[in-house]
Amino acid sequence: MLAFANVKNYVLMMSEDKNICEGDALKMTKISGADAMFQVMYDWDIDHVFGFPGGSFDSGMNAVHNWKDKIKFIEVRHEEAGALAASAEYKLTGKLGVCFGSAGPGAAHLFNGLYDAKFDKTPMVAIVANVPTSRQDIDFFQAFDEDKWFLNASVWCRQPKTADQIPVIMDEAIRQAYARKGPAVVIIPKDFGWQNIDDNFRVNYNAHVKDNYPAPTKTSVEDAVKLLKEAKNPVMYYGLGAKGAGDEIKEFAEKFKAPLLTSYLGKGIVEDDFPAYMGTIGRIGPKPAQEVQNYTDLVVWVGNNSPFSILWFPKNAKVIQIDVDPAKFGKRHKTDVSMLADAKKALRAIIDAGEERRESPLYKAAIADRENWDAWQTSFKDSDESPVRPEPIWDVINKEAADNAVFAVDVGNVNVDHCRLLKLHDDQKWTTSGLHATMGYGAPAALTAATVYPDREVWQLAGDGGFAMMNQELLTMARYNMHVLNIVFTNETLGYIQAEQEDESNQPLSGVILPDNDWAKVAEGMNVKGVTVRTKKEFEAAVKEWKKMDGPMLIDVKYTHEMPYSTELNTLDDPAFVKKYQAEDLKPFSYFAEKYGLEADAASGASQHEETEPEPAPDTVSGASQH
Ligand SMILES: Cc1ncc(C[n+]2csc(CCOP(=O)(O)OP(=O)(O)O)c2C)c(N)n1
Ligand SMILES: [Mg+2]
Repeated sequence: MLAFANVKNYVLMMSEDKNICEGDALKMTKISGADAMFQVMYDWDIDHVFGFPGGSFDSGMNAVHNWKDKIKFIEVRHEEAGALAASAEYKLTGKLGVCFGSAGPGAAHLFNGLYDAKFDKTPMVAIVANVPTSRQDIDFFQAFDEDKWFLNASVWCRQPKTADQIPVIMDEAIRQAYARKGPAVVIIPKDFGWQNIDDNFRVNYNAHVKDNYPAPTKTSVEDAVKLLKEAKNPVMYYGLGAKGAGDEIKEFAEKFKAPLLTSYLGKGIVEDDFPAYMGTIGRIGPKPAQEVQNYTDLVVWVGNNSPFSILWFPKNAKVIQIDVDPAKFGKRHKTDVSMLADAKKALRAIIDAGEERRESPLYKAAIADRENWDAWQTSFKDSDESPVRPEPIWDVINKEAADNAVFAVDVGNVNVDHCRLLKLHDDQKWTTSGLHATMGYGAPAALTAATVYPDREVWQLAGDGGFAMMNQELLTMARYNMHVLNIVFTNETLGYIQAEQEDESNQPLSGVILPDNDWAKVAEGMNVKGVTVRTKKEFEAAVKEWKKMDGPMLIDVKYTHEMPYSTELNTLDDPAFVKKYQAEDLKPFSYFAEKYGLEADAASGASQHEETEPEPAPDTVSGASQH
């Protein structure tokens, strides 16, 4: 305990910012450290928390009980689920999520969610219990050096020095998470949580400001407009940093006739049906995006830090880069104009200052290439191949999902199908584990979506491998009667890795084949309605049933074992490749390039990629497939 004089000094110190009078120290009511932490959360407008109890967190569970009318406790079945759920929260809503775990194993289970948040620049707070201070550092039960371990997994990590510090540290954690765009960790020793402290801390919530990034400088706009005017075949390449700038992106594409390319996390910023949208570049994306990037001479690079982008675009293409982080300029490609500015403001300034352009050869070829690709994908939508192909299933999802549905997407080939086949529109939202790309993200993210958007449809989309990692969260969905539709794509393989082993590293299949499993039965065992489907018709009927009912359901789709079209190989001049993917109606990009007079040298930079591609050795450097 602090000596009284210290308490007084502390209160005086706080009073400068917190409107606390010196006299208040004398008549201060008491509150437990754990309750004070919940008071801070409540003051920050946090109305739910994901977690799982343990003896080291008894004081926290006592506070959970005390605050149950104000802060809902969602008891997950695995701490990792809680951490991933907290990470998913900011991604979906822009407001940070909170999770907790007890000391030792409960703490260790949080790491995956913390790294997910750290990689995807996602504010969240994890409360981690610790053994009592007197038991730390002496080889005690369930004790590890949490402060050291969580330092790397977070953007800010502190264990209060005294119990009195708990509310200040909690408040600071929330501030730091928002400011540093990542997970903050607060470590609470068991004794501190129980200790009574003065109830003298209140959050200055109203002082919190939303991000407000600068407008671009006049010179940078002039330089950008000049490059845009000189370019032959400009494109835009944007990522998550362009979120909220969808209208400007579309206006830009229309005025300057720029095909739109994205990183995966950029999907949905502009609706998928926008004609100039070519999709995500790379292994998971559609064919047009992968092809178009090869032919540009100017990239307008907006809020995009995809690590794989070092592999794309001609090396001699010029780049206008728009970002709010100075560390990003020129990081993935040589940059000619750096615009340290808000994406929306920068694009608006360029649109207003620039002259309208005529359609470039690349623009015409891109639009035609996309139409050809769309028609090819659509041609399978009523296929009765067995096991069922992706197109019929995703056709139903597109038709049945509400205009404000939320999609919680796991990791694997589901990203490929989601990226290529889901037509996002209106107020639909989606989330996945982006740069950390952890399997098992779908179920926890669905918990979050159902919690923060109780009136929306929540669709979890997961492969059989990914779902197996977090399937226990069906119990949580059942317990809180969440209206989640869990779709498991059972292809009896870790498909994404199978595809890599087959067409990238050319090795024998190793460790990827999964046994078939009756997921519907598993769901039923967890009090969730379970249905197995094998055809489009059965799938449609099951989806319609869920839409009418309350609570969760699981549909086990016995899915094709074939791997998706390889946009990386994309060798349409090879009859075996064409046959494998039934791609007789697909045209190579060169067909459209020639048709619209795209100069052959437009792709000159593309050939420079070949130097770095050792053949036929496995691709161990690009990492493009490590999703
Ligand atoms: C936790 C974790 N372990 C391993 C990986 C590597 N990995 C990425 S995708 C994938 C396969 C996913 O299989 P499944 O969920 O069945 O989906 P499919 O690709 O078959 O559709 C694996 C093993 C990962 N991303 N995350
Ligand atoms: Mg699978």
